[in-house]
Amino acid sequence: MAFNFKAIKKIPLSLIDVVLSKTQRKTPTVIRNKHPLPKIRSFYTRKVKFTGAEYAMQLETIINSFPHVEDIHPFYNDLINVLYDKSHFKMALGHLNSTKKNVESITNEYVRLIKYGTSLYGCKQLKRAGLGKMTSLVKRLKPTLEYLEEVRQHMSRLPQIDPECRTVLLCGLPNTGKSSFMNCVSKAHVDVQPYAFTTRSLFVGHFEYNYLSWQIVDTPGVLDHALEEMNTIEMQSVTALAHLNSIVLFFLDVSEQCGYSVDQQISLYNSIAPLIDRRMLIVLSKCDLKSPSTAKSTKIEHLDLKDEIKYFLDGKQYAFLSVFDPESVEKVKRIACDSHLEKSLEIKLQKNLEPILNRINVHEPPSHRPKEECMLRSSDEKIITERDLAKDNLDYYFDENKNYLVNEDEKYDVMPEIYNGKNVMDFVDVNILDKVESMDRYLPIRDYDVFDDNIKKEIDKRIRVKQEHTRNKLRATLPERFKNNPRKKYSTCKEAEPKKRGPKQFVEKQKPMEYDRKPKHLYR
Ligand SMILES: Nc1nc2c(ncn2[C@@H]2O[C@H](COP(=O)(O)OP(=O)(O)OP(=O)(O)O)[C@@H](O)[C@H]2O)c(=O)[nH]1
Ligand SMILES: [Mg+2]
Repeated sequence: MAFNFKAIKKIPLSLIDVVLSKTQRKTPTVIRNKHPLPKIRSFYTRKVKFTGAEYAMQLETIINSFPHVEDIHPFYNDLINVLYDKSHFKMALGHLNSTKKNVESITNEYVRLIKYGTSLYGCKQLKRAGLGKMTSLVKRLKPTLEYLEEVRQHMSRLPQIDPECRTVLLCGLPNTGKSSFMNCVSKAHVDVQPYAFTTRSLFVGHFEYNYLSWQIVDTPGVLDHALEEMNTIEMQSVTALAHLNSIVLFFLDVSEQCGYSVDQQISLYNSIAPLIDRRMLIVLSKCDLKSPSTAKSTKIEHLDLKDEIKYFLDGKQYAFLSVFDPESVEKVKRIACDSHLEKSLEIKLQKNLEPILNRINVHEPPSHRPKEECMLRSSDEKIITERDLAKDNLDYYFDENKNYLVNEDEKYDVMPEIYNGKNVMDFVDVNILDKVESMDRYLPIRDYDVFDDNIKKEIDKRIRVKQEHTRNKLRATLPERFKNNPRKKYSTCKEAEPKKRGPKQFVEKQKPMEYDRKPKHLYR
């Protein structure tokens, strides 16, 4: 939905009076010389802080109430640019923002200074200086605030055009009967006068067709000249033409009563039509004036048109109109709305199909494989492989490497025999374990033990004695206190007996010694 321009709050032009009187009302007013210094300081600090915060809040409210030009619909963005000059508008808001920041920094600075105030007089002077600085900054905002207030008032009168709604847009040279048609079709009441540029801004009206709500936008007349030469009034029409998703009704006054010849009107059409990528309907207006007799008989379709108009209309969508003939008004409305609905349906279908078509992928079998091969074979049909061919025919060379599932350049690499100290073939042969087992069966059982058990025991005993001897030698080098602390002899120590677990014996805990907790000075 479009930005609600009517909701912008009124700008307080007497901002200084508002803030200073509020400070007076909302902060304490009495302080005496006899009061302690911290109290005096906090009294003035509070005043400075309050004023600064109030100025900042007021400025922030004004800034936020206006639309962010970059965030709103491009139609309103351009309209603001045409009507109020976007850069000027942005600069005004920027001025408010910079003043707000300056006010905040002044507040901080003077709050810091008041902390070091040595007397009531000193603190008061600091407060006066702080408030004075802030106020003179805000005083400089007066022209900016006045400009913004003007903009606000103008914005609140802007028509509530919804850029997303179904729209019928009227355009053409001035005085061609646009506003008259709009008054007939909708409930809007736009000024109609027999002179050019009666309509000076955009107007919007609403009507219902085919159980749908439509908006109709009347634009000021446009003259056929370069874009740079167009004034603000004409530029509004151009903005609407550029951004509103609508069916465009180009009004061509066939009676030439508007003050412009048919040639001039055709020339205007030719200059704007290439810029508009939407459907256009040419409305041949004021047909009753061209041939009054036909208007009464409601057969304005049989109007005799000039050859140049006939040539111009060739291949284009057009309709006849006389505001005094309700049938022709209804017909123009019907053709315009139907055409717009048709166009939007086309776009919708395109939009809906595009994301789906992107995802659909029709897969075809690779072309190098003949189709017959892909078909199912009967079970008894034997497949002759390359290996079979090699078996039968000794001249046939069966290249196994070509079927390896490795990179193309690695297929013919020579395989190493030993890798990481292991025979690669040990890992290649699947039945290697079975083969090893079958070998073991035929090998004689080899025993490498040459000593019998008695000799082995004797050797173990001697080793243990030698170890004990070495340990004792080492112990002799230790300091005296470690010598009496004999280590457990692992070889000779008894096996640790498992702890006997009986019922737990109740051991009375000794009470901690009570001592006097009184502080020592009480004894003095
Ligand atoms: N006879 C006749 N007069 C018409 C018709 N349509 C509009 N007029 C007259 O043409 C004059 C201009 O009409 P407007 O509707 O103000 O034309 P406009 O295009 O809105 O003009 P601008 O707002 O100046 O751009 C008025 O005097 C209307 O009465 C029509 O169909 N027949
Ligand atoms: Mg008008």
